[in-house]
Amino acid sequence: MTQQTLVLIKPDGLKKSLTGNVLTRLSETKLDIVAAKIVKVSRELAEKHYAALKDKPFYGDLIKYIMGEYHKKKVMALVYWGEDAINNVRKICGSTNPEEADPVSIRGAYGRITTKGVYENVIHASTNAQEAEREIKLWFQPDEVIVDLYPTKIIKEKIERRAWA
Ligand code: IDP
Ligand code: MG
Repeated sequence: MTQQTLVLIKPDGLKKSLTGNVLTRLSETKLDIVAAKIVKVSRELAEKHYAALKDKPFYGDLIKYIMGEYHKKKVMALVYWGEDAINNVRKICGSTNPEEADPVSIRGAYGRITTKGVYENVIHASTNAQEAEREIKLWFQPDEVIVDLYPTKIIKEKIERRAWA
């Protein structure tokens, strides 16, 4: 089944100059990258992204981690598209806990657990189609993705925006 999945190279991945390595590993999947950008993650975006985890003891640190407070204040967000995209990407990422992850997976090779107990595991990947849809819509606008993934609508709005001077 053709699917799409959200991938984030987290702030530890960017700080450790792992972008190239991670993208190379992901290219093994033969999936297509259909959207990509560098994002400075706001608290609002971080909290929406990890809304399901808000009762976990590590939630506060997780929000700080994804906002880049421990590393660099940026994340690389991508959408991968193709056959069985969700599981293919998750397989290369490895388990959530970097110490338990297969050593040749991205998380097993590059992740660590901090002394505070945060799993700094370099990469995020959606877990299922429903989560992928929620997350892609959170991180990307329709025009930022080069294929039509979900239905869209045209809205007319008068907004002030920053433009090149
Ligand atoms: P996933 O990223 O493999 O889907 P989730 O359970 O959705 O795992 O957790 C989101 C992120 O929260 C993880 O990638 C990891 O950075 C962090 N995390 C998850 N569980 C723990 C934990 O038990 N301790 C510390 N950090 C955790
Ligand atoms: Mg998850």
